[in-house]
Amino acid sequence: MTMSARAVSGAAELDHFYEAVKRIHGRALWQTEGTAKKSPTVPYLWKYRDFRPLLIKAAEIVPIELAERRVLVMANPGITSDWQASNTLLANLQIIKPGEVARSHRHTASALRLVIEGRGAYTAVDGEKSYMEPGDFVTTPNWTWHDHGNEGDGAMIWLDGLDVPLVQVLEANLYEAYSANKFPVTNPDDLSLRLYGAGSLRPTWVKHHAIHSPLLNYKFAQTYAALKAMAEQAEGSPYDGVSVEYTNPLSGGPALPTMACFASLLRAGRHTQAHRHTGGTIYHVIQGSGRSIIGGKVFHWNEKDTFVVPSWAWHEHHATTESVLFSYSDSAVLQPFGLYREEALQENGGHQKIEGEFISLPVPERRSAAG
Ligand code: 1HN
Repeated sequence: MTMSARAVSGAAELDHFYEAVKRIHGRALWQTEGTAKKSPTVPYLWKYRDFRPLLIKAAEIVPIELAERRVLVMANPGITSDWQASNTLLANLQIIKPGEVARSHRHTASALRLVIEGRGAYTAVDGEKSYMEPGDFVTTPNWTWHDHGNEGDGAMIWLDGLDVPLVQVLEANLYEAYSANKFPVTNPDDLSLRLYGAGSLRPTWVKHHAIHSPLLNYKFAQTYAALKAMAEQAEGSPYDGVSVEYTNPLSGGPALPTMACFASLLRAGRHTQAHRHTGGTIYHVIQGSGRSIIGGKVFHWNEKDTFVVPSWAWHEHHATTESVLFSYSDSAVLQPFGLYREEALQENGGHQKIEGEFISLPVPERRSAAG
């Protein structure tokens, strides 16, 4: 309660008034947290070397039928729900063993995969199998039937990115299981790659009316070759290095309607300038090593690690060896509604003052059943 409010009427009268408002399920706006509420997402880094042994263990002890998807989520310690990497996004690691099928389902949330290790597994989307190799960026557009299968001879691991928390806030999170393990395959393997994977060539006879990209797999070999060719001739962005967006080849817009996805090549030894923008971003290190300074703290990363830069957090990168970062962000949702804002750091030569090193937070003790 503000002093001025007390000054115009007695405290007892005001308290009585607030109680009356509460009884009708109202709140006085000036008494609520309202717009002053702080964002809960904290910058965080998940080391692949910590997760990998537990993924292998999960593959040993958790049958695929039990889990539907054998996934370990990377949970942001700032967020009270125990499964999201940022306010709007999930970042998960999924493992599938040879011969397994992760059964078909569909949901209104969109998903993406960034392949980390293994070969021979596919994602089937609406009847088309797309075989996945390390570094490939694979889309599972919203409300498409999808199952995964591993036809190779080793386990396969990939990063899953989903917009589930966003879709949940919008109360639009619908889910349906398919009646069988596999959705029938009706298209040749990798058809979308043949039709739309050649960049600026559009097949004239194919009609694609959906809002999402018709391309299911953006092959790493092609992305890396493009980045290297650009890096030979162009400086790139002062903030993100030589950075490309994976686009919908028909519209030029984001690969998925809710998630903008990028690949960025950072040159060895180069330090980018700090900036901040709305749009929380998940980064995954496809290759290389280095560090990022996020909100004044230093985060050291290596190949296959994943980290989150919350919305409006200052960040800059310093690659030790040439590095390729994959990233996805909810900025695709912000852009069309005028909510995307970006700012470069002016002071200190465009670099943050370093306040310390990132230390992973201890996991809070769960109370025992007796306590
Ligand atoms: C999902 O459908 C997959 O299809 C992975 O691989 C992770 C997390 C939450 C909700 C749906 C998949 C998921 C998911």
